[in-house]
Amino acid sequence: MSENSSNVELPNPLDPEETMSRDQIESIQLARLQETLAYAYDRVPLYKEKYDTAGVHPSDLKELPDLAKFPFTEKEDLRKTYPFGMFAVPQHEVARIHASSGTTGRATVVGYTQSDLDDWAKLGARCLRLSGVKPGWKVHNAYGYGLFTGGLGAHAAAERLGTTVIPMSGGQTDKQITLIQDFAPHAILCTPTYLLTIGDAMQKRGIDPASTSLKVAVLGAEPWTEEMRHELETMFQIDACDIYGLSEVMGPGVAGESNVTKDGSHIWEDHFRPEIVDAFDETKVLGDGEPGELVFTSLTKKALPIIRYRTHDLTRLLPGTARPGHRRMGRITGRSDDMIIMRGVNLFPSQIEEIALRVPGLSPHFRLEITRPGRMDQLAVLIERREDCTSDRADAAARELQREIKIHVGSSCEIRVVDPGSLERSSGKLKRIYDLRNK
Ligand code: DLL
Repeated sequence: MSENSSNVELPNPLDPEETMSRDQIESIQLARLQETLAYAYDRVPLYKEKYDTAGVHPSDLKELPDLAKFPFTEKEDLRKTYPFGMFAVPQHEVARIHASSGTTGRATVVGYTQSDLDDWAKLGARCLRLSGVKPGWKVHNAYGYGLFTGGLGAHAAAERLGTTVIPMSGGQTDKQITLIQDFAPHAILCTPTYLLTIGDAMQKRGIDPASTSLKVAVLGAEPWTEEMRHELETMFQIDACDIYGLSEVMGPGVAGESNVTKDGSHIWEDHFRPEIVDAFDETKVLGDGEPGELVFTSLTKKALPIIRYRTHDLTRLLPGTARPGHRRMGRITGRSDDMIIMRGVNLFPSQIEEIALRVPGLSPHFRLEITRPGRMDQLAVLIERREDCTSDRADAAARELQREIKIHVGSSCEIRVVDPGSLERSSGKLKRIYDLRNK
């Protein structure tokens, strides 16, 4: 293989839909919504039953805001109809199945026709291109392969863009490092916390992460903050961009971020209609800019049309910038089911990440433990000090972190600064919260 093949500028045209105006997109959305509602109603008994019970019919959707008349779909609906009860096509038309891990309850199963897989690859490729990944580049894919949508979803996206894909999958960090050094990829795809694990392990082996060939990282599958972006960009000397998605709606590639504007992920609104609803009263659909829970309706999916799916992800919708016709989503501040309520104060791990990374001497490696020693819940933040932080400085850093959390979040918590390398490392989606109340 010629060494300089990646220097050749290959054609990298945008999809025509990427440059559509807001009006054009909304008129596509209306037509596709009408089609999708009728399609789901005719083919999926659960939708028919729900809509009949609610007294609504697909023909009631005359304009986009009418969508609010239709009932929501919940993860529970997929569980109730496990495994294939919400599929809208016969099994022989399903080209692939994925499933979410199902840490709480049954796994949720999702399916794709060949045309769904084509759309998925196309939208994933749009995300990678928007993040600065170029055709002809080598792309190291460290999202997990298998039932999780991350590995195969990102793989198809990178192939569709015209890159050389290295299908490494997650885990085996030493091997990841060897391959990054030997194959010299230009881009890496993984979770933000796993990139941190890789960087950390490189430093332990005496390799400076900034010295690798990597230029771009496309990171998602878990919440992360601007502070984490800064940490990773400094560590690796790369552009770190967000990619968002969820299995029930498609997988990675529902939304992606520009490496130029770095201002949140653009949702591909020719394929998905997003809404934000009040997190405490889902009957209220909120306007752009207002924070709430993200809800999605698929506009083109055939195997598993999904209507008003409650993601439980908390964010807000913002006007498009790099792709003006498509709205952006703000950073996901957390999931409503990941919210810790500590004596009446709501708290998300991403708030701790944001604050901790601003305190000199503290690392991004932390976990939250909730206990109930007496009658009151207690929160402890276990956080590693950085290598160059002495234990005296660590004590001062702990006090600062405690003070900052009290000021910005309003909770009192115990801070335990631990030695570098003592907390479990991520190999994919990192678990931050340990609820030890019933242990
Ligand atoms: O995590 C799909 C994915 C894979 C996205 C690889 C990006 C990259 P699920 O396992 O179904 O699918 O988990 C979906 O993960 O509802 C969010 O809570 C969270 N999530 C995904 N992307 C982001 C992101 C994949 N960029 C759930 N920022 C979602 C914050 C994210 N949270």
